[in-house]
Amino acid sequence: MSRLVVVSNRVADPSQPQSGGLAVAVGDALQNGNGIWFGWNGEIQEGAEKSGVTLERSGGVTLATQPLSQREYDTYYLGYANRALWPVFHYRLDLAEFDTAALDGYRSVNQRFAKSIAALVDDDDLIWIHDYHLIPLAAELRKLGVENRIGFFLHIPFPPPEIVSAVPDHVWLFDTLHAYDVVGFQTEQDASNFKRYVEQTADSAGPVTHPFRNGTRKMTAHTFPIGIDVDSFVEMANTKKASDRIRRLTRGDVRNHIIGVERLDYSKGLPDRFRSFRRFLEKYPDQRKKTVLMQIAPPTRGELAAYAEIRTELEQLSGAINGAFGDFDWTPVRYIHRSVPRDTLAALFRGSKVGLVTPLRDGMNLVAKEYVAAQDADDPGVLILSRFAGAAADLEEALIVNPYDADEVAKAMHLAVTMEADERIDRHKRLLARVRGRDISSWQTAFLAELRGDATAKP
Ligand code: GDG
Repeated sequence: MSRLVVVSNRVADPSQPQSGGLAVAVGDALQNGNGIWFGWNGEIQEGAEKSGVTLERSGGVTLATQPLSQREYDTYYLGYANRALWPVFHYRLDLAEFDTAALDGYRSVNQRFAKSIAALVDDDDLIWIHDYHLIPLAAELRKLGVENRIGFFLHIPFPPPEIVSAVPDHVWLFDTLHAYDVVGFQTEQDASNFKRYVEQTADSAGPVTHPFRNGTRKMTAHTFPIGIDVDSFVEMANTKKASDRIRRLTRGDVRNHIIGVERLDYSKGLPDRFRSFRRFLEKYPDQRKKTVLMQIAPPTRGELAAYAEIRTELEQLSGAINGAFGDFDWTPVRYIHRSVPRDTLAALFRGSKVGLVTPLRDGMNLVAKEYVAAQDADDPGVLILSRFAGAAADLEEALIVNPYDADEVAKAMHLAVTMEADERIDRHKRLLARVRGRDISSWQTAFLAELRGDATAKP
């Protein structure tokens, strides 16, 4: 029987809570199959370049992992994936750093992973590779003679060609995508940016047609908007433990709990969000003592300067807001720079009148969907969503905002905390139908159907 071999930079233990979108989504997707999940085990070891693959079973999945050496971590992971590709793909050329040693490290880790995977797969296995760390992996596998069907899913945005072409060696990098059978994007905008990139860089004189052809190979590019495991979130938000937590959260004079949850990443727009909240407190003084913004922002990629800077900026902003507006019985911003358990998140979402999801750029954004799933349908909260999140293409009944515009976001916060129950219920009902309509299993089913070449199952 053919197996599913999922490959991502980092393999996460599916039995443990995760705070990254990919880990959450892939962990959920692998639960119902005889799958293998290959990738880095999160450890840095001397001599890792020569290490073998460790296999272990966890939560119904076989984990196949390898460590990275310090040099690989510095070049492949920090240097190329996160100092060059992540900022560029999030439209932040100002933060991108390019360095040929980093690119060399990126290539060599992809080559090493390819050798390990080639030794692991059977002929009829489907291989599904995830995200920007591993773009050239299929090309390396093909060089080793692997002829399996191989798919790639990009979890982050694909920006317009004018931006991605700032990456040195971009032609090499994106040419390697032609080694895949299927390339998946989160939104139509991403897929169309990619098609435009292919057209602009093609050396053929005639028009570029889809499926894309490269020699004898054929590659299709489609959108597969990612979703969540809705029922498990609904369940987590409805336990007795969740109700107790909500009761503790909502006792006292504060009526309007606004919640934000994301890894502390500059793409998530946290400083702009804090400034918008400050604007809200300035413009609507009657809401002051009734409202609290709780921001949960677990640390991520702390070794990179851009991440250390944003941490300092947020600490200053939250301190300044609390200093200027707070009182002995009211702290306007509760900022938690730690990861919290997933079931606590579900309870906090349910207990909060407003879900504030205002990234400056985001592939999809699962938090927006989790917030909707966690609500009480009879008395739901309101989702405020950035128009620059992939999720905004679908979640039309949210209050869609421009996260750079503090006045607009402040106004949306006011509208959200004063919205009548009928309107909240109506918006939530439609949003929940959308979140259910594109959940984790339809994402996985649609992608794998396309990868198998079963043409009937596009979403
Ligand atoms: C990438 C793309 C795309 C967050 N803090 C905690 C915690 N989380 C969980 C959330 C959610 C996940 O992590 C974050 O997912 P997002 O989608 O919001 O964002 P990224 O991590 O940037 O994910 C993104 C995604 O991949 C999937 O394709 O949507 O656009 O950037 O599930 O709830 N979980 C726990 N504690 C925390 O403190 N337990």
